Amino acid sequence: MTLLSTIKKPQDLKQYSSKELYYIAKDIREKILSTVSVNGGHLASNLGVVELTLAIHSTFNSPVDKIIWDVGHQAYAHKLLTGRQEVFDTIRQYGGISGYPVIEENVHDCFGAGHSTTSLSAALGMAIERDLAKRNNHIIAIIGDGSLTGGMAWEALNNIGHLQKKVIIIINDNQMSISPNIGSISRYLNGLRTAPMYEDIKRNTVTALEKIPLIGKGLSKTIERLKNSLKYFMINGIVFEELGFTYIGSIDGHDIEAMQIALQQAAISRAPVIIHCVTKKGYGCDYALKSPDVYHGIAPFNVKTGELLKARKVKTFSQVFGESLVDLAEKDKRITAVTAAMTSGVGLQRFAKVHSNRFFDVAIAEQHAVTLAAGMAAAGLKPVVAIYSTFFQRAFDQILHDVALQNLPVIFAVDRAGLVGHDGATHHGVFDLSYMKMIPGMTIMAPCNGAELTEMLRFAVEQDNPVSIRYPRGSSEIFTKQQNSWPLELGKSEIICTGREVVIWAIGNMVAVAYQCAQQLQEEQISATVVNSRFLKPFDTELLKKLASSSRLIVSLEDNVIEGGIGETIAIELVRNNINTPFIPLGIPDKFVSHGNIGLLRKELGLDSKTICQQIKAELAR
Ligand SMILES: Cc1ncc(C[n+]2csc(CCOP(=O)(O)OP(=O)(O)O)c2C)c(N)n1
Repeated sequence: MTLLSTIKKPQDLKQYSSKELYYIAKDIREKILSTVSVNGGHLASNLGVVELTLAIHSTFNSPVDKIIWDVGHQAYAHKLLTGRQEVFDTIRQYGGISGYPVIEENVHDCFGAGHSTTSLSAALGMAIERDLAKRNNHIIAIIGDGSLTGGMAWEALNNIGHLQKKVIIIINDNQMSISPNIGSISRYLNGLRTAPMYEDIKRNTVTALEKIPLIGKGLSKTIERLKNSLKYFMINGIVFEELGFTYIGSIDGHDIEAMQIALQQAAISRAPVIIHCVTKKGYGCDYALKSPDVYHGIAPFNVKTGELLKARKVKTFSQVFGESLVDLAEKDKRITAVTAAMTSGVGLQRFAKVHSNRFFDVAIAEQHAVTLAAGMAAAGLKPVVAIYSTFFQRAFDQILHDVALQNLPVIFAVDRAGLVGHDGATHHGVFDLSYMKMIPGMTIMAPCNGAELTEMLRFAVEQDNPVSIRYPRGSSEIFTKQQNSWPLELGKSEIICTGREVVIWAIGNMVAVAYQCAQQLQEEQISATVVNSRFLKPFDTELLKKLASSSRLIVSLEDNVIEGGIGETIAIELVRNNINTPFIPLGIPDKFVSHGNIGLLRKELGLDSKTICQQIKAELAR
């Protein structure tokens, strides 16, 4: 029996000394390693916050006190301490617990996340409610130095500092975003961490803090007496102090006792507090510590060596994108590449090296990335902004107001479009066709394989208007049966195979599924035409009209929500052109899709070839 197994709820931690908490830390690390090595998931970030999580839960009283994790990818220890040990091995699996905090999953997950830089605003919202209700519970937000580069964090700091609402903000500074953190905020934190007087200040103040008997009433005089020593801290965190916060730091986030003392001090402060704690991503595991970027989010691996269990053989869409852009930028010196803290995720590592003066990683700042690109385009450059579909959602107004309204030739490389699998609802990229399509002047494309992505990029660079190209996670060789190939023509779709009874009009990675359906139907003497839509906008209405008039059924297939996607587009075109051929729109229904293996999710949604064929046959039989 491990000590960890005695913890059924966070309050159970209070019976243990800080020395014993280190044994629990060891148990937690083992559990995280053994589980993530099988399920895949976020490793390095979680290993880095084990002691910090223990310090928080042993000091505060969740769920009365609210603990908010920014991004939420680092909440595994939190899950293990809040009643989820028994189901922890189901994490990120279909039907299992989520890899992120989810309000409906557990009472200790007081605010869900997956996208970065939301915790401080949410914390302030909760603090406002608490004060209106005249309660005195604590609200604690934990935000990484990477997430602190997001604009929303500074909007919230501005607001919290102004309202002077009591919120405890823990900056978990590990000098890393997914890759090493960048930017002047990171430089500032680095300065604080390495301030020359830091060790002395810490020692003096910790000695003073140790004299505090208990948290509670009657301590305000003690605090007053401590003010002088705290001033030293404040001098270090002058920017935060000027914003209206008490700054405590920097503290070693792996030192449970030091963190507990800092948290107790924060608890009795009247002002909002920032605790700056320093941790190491991957702490306690050699390979993760050595390459925290590689082990940030990782597929199943050998727990002893850290080696991936399945080596990737084929190129991903992201790799094809990155390589194609390097080549295009060789010829066209106007091309720049912009990413928001996802250089490697979107495949731009080589571009960053080869065309370093035209590569811009702006940190977790999707809105800024888009308007930065708008500025570049207005000045004559050809920016390509590569961001995951789900994170582009952040920049909707920038895409609309700063780019499209001015008809600027910015290329949006929309990576991880469609279902992404184990990261779940916060990360599925199933809305971009809809939010891009409603924007006037936007050209929208989706390749069915890597070769087509290369062509689409080349085509996009030649356009004088905003262009969005969406492509999925994973292999770029999902479909190899293209017929008439190139060149691309604006707004023209491609016929993959022809049949008499049914037209399956698919877009992007669903072309592969449509083709599978056609083959399966063929076995039952039902012949199908498969269309690779290529463009959603402009849409190939002429081809639709032609095919609709000679077939019994039209089916659209997309891994975007049907609302606003290709299904809705076809429905409108059919109505506009007075065509009454029966039509079935297939895609993501009007709900948030959970996490798990993509094959299982597709089955659940009726988007696997077997279920699609059954629907087609049922409709044709009517
Ligand atoms: C809006 C948004 N953009 C990008 C991401 C992808 N992402 C997930 S974690 C992460 C790095 C976060 O760094 P930090 O907050 O310092 O946490 P750490 O992993 O270092 O603990 C990024 C960029 C995201 N989750 N949300």
